[in-house]
Amino acid sequence: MYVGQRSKRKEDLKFITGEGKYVDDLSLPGVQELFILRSNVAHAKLKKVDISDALKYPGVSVIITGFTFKFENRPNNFPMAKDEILYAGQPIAAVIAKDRYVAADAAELIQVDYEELPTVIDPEESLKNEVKAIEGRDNVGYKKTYSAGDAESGIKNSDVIIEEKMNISRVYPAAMEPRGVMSVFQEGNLTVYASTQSPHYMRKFLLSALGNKVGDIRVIQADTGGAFGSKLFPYAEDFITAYASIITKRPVKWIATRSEDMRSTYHGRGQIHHIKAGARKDGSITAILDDLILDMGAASHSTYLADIAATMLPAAYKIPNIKVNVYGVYTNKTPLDQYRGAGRPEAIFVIERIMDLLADELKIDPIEFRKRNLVTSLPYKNPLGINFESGDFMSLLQKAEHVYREFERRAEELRLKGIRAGAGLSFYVEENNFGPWESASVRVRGDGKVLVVIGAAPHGQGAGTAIAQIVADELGVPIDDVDVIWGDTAIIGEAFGTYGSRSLTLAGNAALLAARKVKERAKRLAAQFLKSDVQELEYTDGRVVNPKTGQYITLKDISQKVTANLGGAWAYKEEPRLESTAYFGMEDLTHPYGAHVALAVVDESGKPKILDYYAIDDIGRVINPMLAEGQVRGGVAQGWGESTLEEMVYDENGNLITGSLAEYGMPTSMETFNVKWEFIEVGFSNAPLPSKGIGEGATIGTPPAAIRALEKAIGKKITSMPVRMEELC
Ligand code: MCN
Repeated sequence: MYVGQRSKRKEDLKFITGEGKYVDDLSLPGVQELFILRSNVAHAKLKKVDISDALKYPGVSVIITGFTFKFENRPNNFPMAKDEILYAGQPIAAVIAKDRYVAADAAELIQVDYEELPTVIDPEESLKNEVKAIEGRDNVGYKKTYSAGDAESGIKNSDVIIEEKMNISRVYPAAMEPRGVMSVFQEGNLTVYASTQSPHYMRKFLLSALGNKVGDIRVIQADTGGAFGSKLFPYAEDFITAYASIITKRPVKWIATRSEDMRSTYHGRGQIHHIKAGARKDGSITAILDDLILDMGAASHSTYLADIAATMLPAAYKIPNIKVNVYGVYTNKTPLDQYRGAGRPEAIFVIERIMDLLADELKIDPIEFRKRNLVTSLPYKNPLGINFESGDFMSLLQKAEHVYREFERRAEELRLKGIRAGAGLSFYVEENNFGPWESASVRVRGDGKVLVVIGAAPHGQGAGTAIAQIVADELGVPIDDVDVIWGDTAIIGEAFGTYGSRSLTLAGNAALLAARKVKERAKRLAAQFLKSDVQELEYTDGRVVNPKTGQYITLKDISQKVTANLGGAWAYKEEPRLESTAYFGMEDLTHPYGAHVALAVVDESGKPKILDYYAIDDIGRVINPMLAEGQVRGGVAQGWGESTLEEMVYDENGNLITGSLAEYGMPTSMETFNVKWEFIEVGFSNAPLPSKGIGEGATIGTPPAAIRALEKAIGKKITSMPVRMEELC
């Protein structure tokens, strides 16, 4: 059995030997490069873009502006400035030239005539609607209330009430590889090589904008150096590059520089929660009231993040009365969208802060307080309609509690020595396997080797290895004989991609079902070759056996018989097909859960450090504990970054102050730490292989545990993240 084993990643050899091929490694004869001229002001009336001098610059072939190329990359998005500039960094013109340096030089000759308008940067200012982020529009682009019970009277009937503003800063989804794309127009068709999480989704969007200009569009995912949610939806540059290739009939490439990526890749998080929460003396929560302000930036496609945050806010606890008022506001900033966790880290940060602060208020131990309010019987529908299908929250919390008590004891010892130390625990419920479905094909080739094509588009997670484990087990073949490939709209019909911690469960189960169909095909073919009745045959350990006669034929032999004898006739009454495709979707999303425990210290300068860290998860069946653990380790590093370092800061005019990695703090190996990870397998999904996702869990569990540990270390309440060093002094 491979499932459950720590199989080494099949993907790694090419990367560790420098053989990976990212978009910028790809080239074709005649390729031209594209430079985007971006706005340096955050809000302005755009009067004229004069490209005449730039066009004369030697080596320039074409210049595209918002006046000449109109498209909608997302509903209500504003991809290229036309009449109004909405944020610093918004594309104004695209120069296509023989290389990126010539294009950049020529762009300097473009004359942009604009009249500056007042900006609104702070989302709370935006809510007042005094300065408009977009002329003629209400700043509140989205408004919704989620409610169950009667939160107002619940608060009134509380013995203790806390009232806090919790700010979750905007962050930059810092993939190692900035975004990039190369489009090739040939014989009426377009091939797009992209750094993306979903080639199929990109094809769909590009076709809707450019379908009348091309025969077909094929999207190929180049090796993608991380994405963290930010490369799921197509961007203005993808459309512009594709269009540039069509009109010049030549390959065109665009690669973002790091600082360009930081200004133009959708930012993540950006939520403010004004909460009121109450509890009774006996430690039962009475109500939560939350005004959630989503800082949408200059587009409104991020509203679903507030919906997720609102509906997941009750998390693992029985909250009888809850009301969340959501306000999605426009600001003159880079548009917001998903970043690893997408709405759930925000919800869990807020609820777990509420749990700790209410416990403090009541002078009850925080774990005891959690236990008194924990959902203890699953399945359970939360008050806002989310169905938690399976699991045992209490026993996982108890396991984490043992570690917490130990960390607390160590923190106490350190405090006695005068060191500022603290321990923190968070309990989280996650929502993943966002659908609707995923596809996979399993093909047995003439040499008995198995090729699996999945619709998911992994880019660092290692799903190719885990899915090879699943198929190898199902077909009873060695894992080395199974290759998993993905990332090309021409090699698999319809698909979605990798996001929402779904690839293992949805694509993995699709591959499992396809492999089962292949076993049926193998039996039907074996019946012909063994001259048996198909009902008599069994598929076991990579061969088809007739238990009555003891006769058998291996999968490899079947594949060879199917493909041999060039020129001969096919003398059998069975289609010679040893491949199948399956699609798999589930009725509902899945809800794994876990707990994180941190032991932290803070020195006199305010520098925080984690001394010990523990995480435990229940994600149903764990396919490859090493891969899952890798996801947890990476997620913890990102969660720690978000808790203590990462913050996209704008000045009041809308200039991004943290616009390069010199200013934007990211955890390096100096700030990260070891993580002990465990799992239990209790809460299964109802998929044939009953897994749930782990790709985002740790970004959700980490911040509240880390922040609590720091709060205990400094003895001062912390309600926002990142917590800056000056606050920790
Ligand atoms: N796994 C497992 N058993 C399970 C579930 C998962 O062994 N029950 C393993 C899988 O085999 C896979 C990994 O854990 O290798 C994650 O699987 P899954 O939870 O299905 O998540 P996805 O593969 O769909 O990954 C998406 C998720 C998301 S949404 C973001 S954002 C994210 C993340 O993964 N971005 C990443 N992890 C990332 N890791 C890297 N290196 N780079 C990114 O951009």
